[in-house]
Amino acid sequence: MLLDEIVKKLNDQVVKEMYASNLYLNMSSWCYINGYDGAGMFLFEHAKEESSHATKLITYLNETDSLLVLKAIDKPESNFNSLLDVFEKTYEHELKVTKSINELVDLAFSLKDYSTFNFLQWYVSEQHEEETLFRGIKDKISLAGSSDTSLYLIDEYIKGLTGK
Ligand code: OFO
Repeated sequence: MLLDEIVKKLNDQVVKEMYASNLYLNMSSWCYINGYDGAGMFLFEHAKEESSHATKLITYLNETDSLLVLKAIDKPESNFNSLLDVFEKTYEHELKVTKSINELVDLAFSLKDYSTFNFLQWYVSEQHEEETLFRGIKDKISLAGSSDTSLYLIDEYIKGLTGK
């Protein structure tokens, strides 16, 4: 049985993961429309991952007999200035998610909820991976510059990250 405070924060995190999924779907669409099909594919796949982060939390709530009470999900941004802008924003977004996960970990530890603390370690590792991934892409886009040829090559590189 989880404490109400923990259940509330886990519920909030579900909504944040769903928001991330929707944000990445909007970004994916913007990329496809602007000719960056590789980035579009990558972000589409990543949106599915974010959705799975939400369902993993929901499974944990179910396993602990805790009620899921979904709230409205904010409307994510849908217009971007450039491919660099998209990936700067993914990175900023991942930093926010890391902060939110860290706050949850702190709370679980301070309330001696070691089951939730242990469950959240998966998210701690995931955020480390995602920050590294998105920072890498953002830095490569910056290095490559904004000529059509570099952007084409960068888009191919991002497509390669999907393994497709
Ligand atoms: Fe990309 O973050 Fe979920 O957890």
